[in-house]
Amino acid sequence: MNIKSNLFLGLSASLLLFSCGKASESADTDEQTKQPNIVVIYMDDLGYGDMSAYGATELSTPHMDRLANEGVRFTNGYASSATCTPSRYALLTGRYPWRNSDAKILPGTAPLIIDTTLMTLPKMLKAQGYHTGIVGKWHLGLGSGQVNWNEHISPGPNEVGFDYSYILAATQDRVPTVYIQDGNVVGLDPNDPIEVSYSENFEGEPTGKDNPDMTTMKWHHGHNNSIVNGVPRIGFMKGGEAAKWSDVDMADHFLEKASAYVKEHKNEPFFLYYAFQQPHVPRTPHPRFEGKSGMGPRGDVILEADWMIGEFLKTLENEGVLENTLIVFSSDNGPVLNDGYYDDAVEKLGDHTPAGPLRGGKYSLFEAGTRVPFMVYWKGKVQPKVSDALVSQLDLLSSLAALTGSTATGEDSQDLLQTLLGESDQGRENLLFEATGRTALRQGDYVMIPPYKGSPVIKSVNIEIGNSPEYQLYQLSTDIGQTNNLAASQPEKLEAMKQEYSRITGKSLE
Ligand code: NG6
Ligand code: CA
Repeated sequence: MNIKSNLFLGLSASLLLFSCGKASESADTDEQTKQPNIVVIYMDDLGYGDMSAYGATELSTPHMDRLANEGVRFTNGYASSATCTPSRYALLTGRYPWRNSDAKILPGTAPLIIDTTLMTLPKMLKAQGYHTGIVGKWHLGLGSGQVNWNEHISPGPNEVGFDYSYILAATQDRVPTVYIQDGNVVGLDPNDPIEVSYSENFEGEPTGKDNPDMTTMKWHHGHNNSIVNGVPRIGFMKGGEAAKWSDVDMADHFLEKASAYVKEHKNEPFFLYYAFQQPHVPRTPHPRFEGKSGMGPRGDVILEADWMIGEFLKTLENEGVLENTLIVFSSDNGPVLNDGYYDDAVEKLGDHTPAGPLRGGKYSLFEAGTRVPFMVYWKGKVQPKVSDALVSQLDLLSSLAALTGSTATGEDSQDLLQTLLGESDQGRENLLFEATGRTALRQGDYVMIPPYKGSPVIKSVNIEIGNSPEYQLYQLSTDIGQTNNLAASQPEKLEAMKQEYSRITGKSLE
């Protein structure tokens, strides 16, 4: 009996796969003893409503949709946070980011925030015999402070479980604007060393603030320091001319690295964390995608990313590993239009709704901050399904451990393997959301947001972030847009959720 027919018989997938894992009996066939490859495709700022499979009508994303429509598509799948660094921390460690006070949007010079003794997704898989790689955005810090970019940079991805890393350090809008392979800046000329600072400019270097005529993309807020490729960035950088990336070629470049990784490791079980930079700012589509969406660069880079996914799937197919590769697709936080550059994202939006029916966006404790596209695709093994189960990216560590026969867990990671594979509808009972240092609780169908001081809207990005002097309580099944605050009308429910919040966070509420 092969794996497929077992699954069709409806047997427990995890038990089955466990028996096909390392501990399998020698009578098993080669096919059965092979661990599945695992790929995590992680978008940057892609919203719940940005894909056609999640309801977008103004954009067509056929390749992402393939993963959604031929896999398990979650309607209640969450990033742990409404910004990048904390979500990535949670994804890799299975630990709530609010447990680590350093897990907040990091400058490009920040030290590594993952304790190298902590269990991580790649470490766990490495112990199960996987070759592990990351291609794309990192944003979890590098080194232990005062990085010298001209020497080997460590600790970084390779010290928390990745055998291979090809990354951009922080974000596309932050310096240093160079690729780093296994701790070394790619293409660096030793006679032109790189210097980076987030506090002051280097003498004689132009900036977006003082030299706007040298920019081809205009800054709206922030983003007025060093200019690279005409784009003013966050942070100051000097030198490293030959090593600087080309923004318009970045997506092709990462695709090339991701595909090469698959080709090189197709004969061993591999884990690839393919972390896209789209549609985060600066949105710099390759010229062949320019104008394709009619929605300006934000739409264009979503189409570009979708195309990249199609090409990447082709590589898996051509190399003969698609059927033995489990793919998880998600995004690190919700959508934002103007995130610091004038790039027509607002002006050309038309009828597109990046957050779908959800309230808020990136930076928000409302649903659009953390509820994101979340799919599990495994050709021939996972049956197409739409699942309403509550799942978090936190759960990947423990669930994929169960899949591959490991007993490793993450502190806040639940084994939801059956649910991720579409075999069960049982999700989490509760989940804490984090947004710019604030937290809210989802329990069952309800969300409770404690009172937070500060403006309810971040004006520069025009997003409601969930601050209110009052408690907020919403029932999502009847009010997905979070317009009807039930805190006053359901005091018992509110009280129960306050207690649950305190139990999980250790923080008491007034
Ligand atoms: C913010 C940046 C924003 C983006 C974000 C990180 C400003 C004014 N805004 O501080 O443009 O870079 O950080 O985004 O600088 S994330 O998706 O990586 O969390
Ligand atoms: Ca992000």
